[in-house]
Amino acid sequence: MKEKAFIFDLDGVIVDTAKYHFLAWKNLANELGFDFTETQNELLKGVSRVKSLEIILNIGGVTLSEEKTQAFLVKKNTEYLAFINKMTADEILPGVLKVLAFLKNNNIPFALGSASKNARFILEQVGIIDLFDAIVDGNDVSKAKPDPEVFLLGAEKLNVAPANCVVFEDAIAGVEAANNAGMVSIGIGSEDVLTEASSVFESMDQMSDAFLNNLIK
Ligand code: B16
Ligand code: MG
Repeated sequence: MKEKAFIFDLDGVIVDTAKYHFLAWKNLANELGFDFTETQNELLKGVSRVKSLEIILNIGGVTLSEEKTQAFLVKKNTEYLAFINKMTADEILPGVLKVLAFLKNNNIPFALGSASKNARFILEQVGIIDLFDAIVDGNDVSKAKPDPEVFLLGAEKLNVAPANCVVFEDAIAGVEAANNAGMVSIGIGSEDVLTEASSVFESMDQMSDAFLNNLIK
């Protein structure tokens, strides 16, 4: 077993795709006759596509047949992918490339641990897919965060013990998943929201070199 490994969530940590999810879900809600706000969009962070639609239908008090549900899921994803198609490296969040370079320089392996089924495509679009030693996404897991499956699979792929893994997460369920996996959880976002994380930073560029050096010790 190697010494340490890092696992990154995608949406909200590496890129801000939440804004594109929001636009696509809002259009869908409007089509169904109700509104969907940015505050409500917070409920969808780290949540799977199917579960997200359930939450939205619940907000609107709408019930759909299984056939219509499937059609709306396809429609939402088609619209979302149109946004992803236009993504470039400029959309990588501040501090991410610096942290990835730090890990490479120190020979620390790292993986992606995301609920998104579009994760590989997004990493390709922003040009960093080849940097990752392993990728675990929504196509690889059957249990959603806060279940630790996504992160445990990441640790397994990297051949590092869960206790030696550090996870970066922006969602409450994601922090819980990391904690449930017995990993160190670093929250990216608000301290008031990510109360269960070992440490919280507003953004990846707020982490000092001293903090990073300490994490890999
Ligand atoms: P997709 P993460 C999650 O990504 C998003 O936070 C969440 O809002 C989205 O519903 C989920 O991916 C599924 O995405 O529709 O692309 O499969 O934060 O786990 O990287
Ligand atoms: Mg996220």
